[in-house]
Amino acid sequence: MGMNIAQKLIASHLTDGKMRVGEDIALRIDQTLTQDATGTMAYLEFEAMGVPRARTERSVAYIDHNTLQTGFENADDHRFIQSCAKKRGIWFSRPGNGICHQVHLERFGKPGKTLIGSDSHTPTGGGIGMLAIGAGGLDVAIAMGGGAYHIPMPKVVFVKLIGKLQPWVSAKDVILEVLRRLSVKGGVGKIIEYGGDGISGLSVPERATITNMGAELGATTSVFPSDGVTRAFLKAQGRESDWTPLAPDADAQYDETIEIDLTALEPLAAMPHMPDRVKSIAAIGTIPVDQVCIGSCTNSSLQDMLKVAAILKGKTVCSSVSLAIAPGSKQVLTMLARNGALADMIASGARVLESACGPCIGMGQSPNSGGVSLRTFNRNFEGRSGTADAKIYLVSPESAAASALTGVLTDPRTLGEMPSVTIPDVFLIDDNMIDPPAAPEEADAIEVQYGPNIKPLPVAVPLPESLRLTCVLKAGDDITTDHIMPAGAKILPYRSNIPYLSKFCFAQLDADFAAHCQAAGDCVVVGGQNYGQGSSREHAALVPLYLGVKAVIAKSFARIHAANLVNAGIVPLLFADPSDYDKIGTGDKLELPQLRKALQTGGDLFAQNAAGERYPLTAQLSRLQIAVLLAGGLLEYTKQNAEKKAI
Ligand code: MIC
Ligand code: SF4
Repeated sequence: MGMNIAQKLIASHLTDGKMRVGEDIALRIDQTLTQDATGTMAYLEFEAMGVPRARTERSVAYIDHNTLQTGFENADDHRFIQSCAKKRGIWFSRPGNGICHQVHLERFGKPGKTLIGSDSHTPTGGGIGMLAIGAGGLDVAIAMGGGAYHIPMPKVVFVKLIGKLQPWVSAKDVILEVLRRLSVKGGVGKIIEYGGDGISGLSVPERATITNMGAELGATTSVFPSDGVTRAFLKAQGRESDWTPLAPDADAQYDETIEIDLTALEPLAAMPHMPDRVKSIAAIGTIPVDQVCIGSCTNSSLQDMLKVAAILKGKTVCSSVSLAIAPGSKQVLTMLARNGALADMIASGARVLESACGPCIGMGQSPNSGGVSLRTFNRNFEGRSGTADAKIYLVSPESAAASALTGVLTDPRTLGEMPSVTIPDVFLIDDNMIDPPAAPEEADAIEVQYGPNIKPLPVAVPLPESLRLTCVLKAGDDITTDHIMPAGAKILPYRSNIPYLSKFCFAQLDADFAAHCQAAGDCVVVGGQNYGQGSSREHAALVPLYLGVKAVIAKSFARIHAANLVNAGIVPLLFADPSDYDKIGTGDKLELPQLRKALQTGGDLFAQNAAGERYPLTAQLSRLQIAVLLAGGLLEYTKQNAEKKAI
């Protein structure tokens, strides 16, 4: 039987396990990436592992999230990452060089390779035919050390694109349509593979917009073939020799198939506060807009920016709107500057920001109270913008630029003919902001610089026989990592300072969460469906660990977060009967008797309250994950195993 692209990528990197849906598989990892908000932790973990130098084909450390330097913390963290990268054989993309996913696509992504990144939008690399997966920092550290990356073998969904996008409709509308159909839970345990005649009309950056937002489906990753379009992109980047073809076999099988007619798509928007609350802009109507932000790893390519500049050219941004634009990389920004498009943006009144994540992660540009902000980003979770009551809509660059001019949510098709833009055949190549690592013989002399903001990692302990826990929070459905461990300008600088971060844990749901945990001792969080969706930040596990959370019981989990809980030594458990969720209250004492033994032997798992009422539980854990939990987390497990091997 023939293979699809996802299976081919997995088969060529499989180091252990069978490619049977749901079974644990181990993958050899060719490339890794980190960004600075998760990178400090990933490199602290790498340092703790004691591996002298990265063993991957290419590992890159990017600085793009924490670029607001309102105190010493962010700059200190940059120094730490820079010095560690130089010493440990890792390439370093300096602040100002751009957003990790955009730069990686331009300069390092290679069809046919595997990439894991400590950022949930790492699947952007699927646009160039990579198996690119978001993971926790510790998983990335282990891959840098030459270890395999483990996932359950996903199902593969085929999204067949037919037809051709109409003027003013673009890649963002395609992925919003997929989100509308599948929802933020629809991709869990799946790889989304794109194909069909319609893909030939989509450039690599457009494909990358689609694979990027596959993260919002909860998918393991998304992938496009590597074809002539991919080759042309790599050629324009001066890297044609990195191209290899990648296509499904003619008789490839898929677990599900969806068809989308590109010709029939309209401009869409995801309404507050979930990326899957999608409607057509025409149906939502002309609501007044206060702010428009264009950029982020989803929509900041040269193609997107040239379209925006052409729409704004010769016009003025509506006086009630603040328009912010962050081009995705130094390459994009320099090319815009050279061809005059940047001048068109500035002349229209746009506020041009540096090439970084910026407003997408709440680092500046928080909207006014109750304000409506249209963003070309990928997440519109409540409060993420930094303004608790702001209403964020996710739209395409075309819809964003059109609305910035009119001051109301606008279907761009109402502006008449779409201005045409020409994408150059050759891009400007200058990697002067990417520092290579030191040669191995020079590495010893380099000292890793730890600023005062870098605090030790919290340590887990081996799982005891039984757990006696207090329920400190009932969290509800669709809890995001932004709820568990918020980001934003005030908090992000402390990503390497878990004790300080702990004050903000779950603050949106319970302002005194940290104090409640401290008073309770060992505790458990109870969640609904899709617990932990969103970011790959392992802080959403490490901070609860620091606060004494030993287990999370939920109706279902998002993949990366569940893996991060295991890595941190916190047990993720599922209600066998979801209605038991309603029977537990905050403050309840829950005992998980003989949990250790039950995990080891596959025995009955249950929680029992003080009145003796039992709630049967299940665990979706691989053998390796169980071993990791018993050891007290992945770092501990890795150390113990390294010691065993050394004996
Ligand atoms: C995000 O978009 O939420 C982030 C910030 O890029 C995160 C990583 C982080 O929390 O540092 C992600 O998506 O993984
Ligand atoms: Fe940065 Fe936003 Fe992309 Fe996360 S989603 S990597 S914060 S641009």
